[in-house]
Amino acid sequence: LNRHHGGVKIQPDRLLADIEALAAIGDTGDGGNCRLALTDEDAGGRELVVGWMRDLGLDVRVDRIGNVVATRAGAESTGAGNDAAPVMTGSHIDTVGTGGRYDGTLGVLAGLEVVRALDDAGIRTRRPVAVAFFTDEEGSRFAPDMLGSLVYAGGMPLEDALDIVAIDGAVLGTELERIGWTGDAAVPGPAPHAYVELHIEQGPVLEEAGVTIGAVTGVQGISWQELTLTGQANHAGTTPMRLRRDPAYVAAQTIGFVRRLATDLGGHQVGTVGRLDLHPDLVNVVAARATLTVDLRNTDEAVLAEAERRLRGHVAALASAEGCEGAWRRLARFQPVAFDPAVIDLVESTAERLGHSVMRLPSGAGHDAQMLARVCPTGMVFVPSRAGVSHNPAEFTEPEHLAAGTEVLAEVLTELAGVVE
Ligand code: HGY
Ligand code: MN
Ligand code: MN
Repeated sequence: LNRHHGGVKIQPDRLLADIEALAAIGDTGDGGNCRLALTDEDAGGRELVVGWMRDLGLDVRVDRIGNVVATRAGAESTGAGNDAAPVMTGSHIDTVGTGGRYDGTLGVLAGLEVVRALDDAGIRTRRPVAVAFFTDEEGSRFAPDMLGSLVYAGGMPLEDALDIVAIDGAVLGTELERIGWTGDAAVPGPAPHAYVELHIEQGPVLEEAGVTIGAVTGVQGISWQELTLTGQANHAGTTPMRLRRDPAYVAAQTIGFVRRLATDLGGHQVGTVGRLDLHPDLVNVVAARATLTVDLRNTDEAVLAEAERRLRGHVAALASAEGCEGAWRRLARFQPVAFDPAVIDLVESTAERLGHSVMRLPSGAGHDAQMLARVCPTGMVFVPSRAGVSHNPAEFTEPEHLAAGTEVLAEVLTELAGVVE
């Protein structure tokens, strides 16, 4: 039993069973999941998880962008019918196309396990405890990422979000309606008292350090851009090399530059070309058009801005040398976020008290927590990812690490919510 609150004891088997059950939805047959935001698979995941929320007697609210907040009542009410601001946890249940079964889902399902543990212990918390999942955290289909939590935190007007067009041409608001998850709760949503999210690290740091718990200090800056290069379609056989205006060639040089840019800048700088499309994409046609995405990230905003400047400058030179046009479209831009020092301290001290090794580290991945940090004291708990692999069906975290992270989350949430003896 945990000494601190006399009884919040999580049952890891329940959590593992929930992870297994959710992983059956959008199962890609290789141990992974594909539940791209607002697809039928995402809808299936939503149905399953909200069913569990209702089974736990939680008050479930769905907002205008499809965010779901399920609240366990607290003892304290401020009268006038509304409760004190809740202590919130949660994450996302949408996945990338080659997702694993822990990214996002762990934070939501661990939140439900904390609710069960509070119920099992008959604990009444002073503040309500809320478990949320946010719409379109991944941003793979509808950019930017963390879209639902961004709207929840007031970072993007609802109308703008509903008009976002997916990489497959779907319109966000239309898809939300189609799957029947347009709720009536207002956005921006009410600011929680505090927000703490449990998530797999998705990188190699904790495993290489042999540490179980990450007390996350913040989230690095994110820059997503789409580059459209326009040249001249031509005959692959008859067009002399000196007459070509080949956007595929410019795209290839750009990809090489992104790699050199990241290694030259060093530190936390990373750069990724994840999408690449040629038109007409035929063996005997010099491409008319090349479209690619560039994902740049860094914990240091000044360096990230410098990376963006160098990229645009270099691509302009490459394109003009090849007689091509280059056009940029911004898909996402978030500055680095620092989490609340008191929450980071609480995560660290709680992990230590529970006998887990713990270290501080920044998050390389974006998370809903970076948006909640705009409206309330926020922090995150990380657990290790095997070989640092994620956004890949091979994504894996040891059951004892899942349990340790959930135990830390339970203690932190209970501490923040306060226990009514
Ligand atoms: O892109 C990210 O960092 C997150 O997976 N949405
Ligand atoms: Mn995630
Ligand atoms: Mn992810």
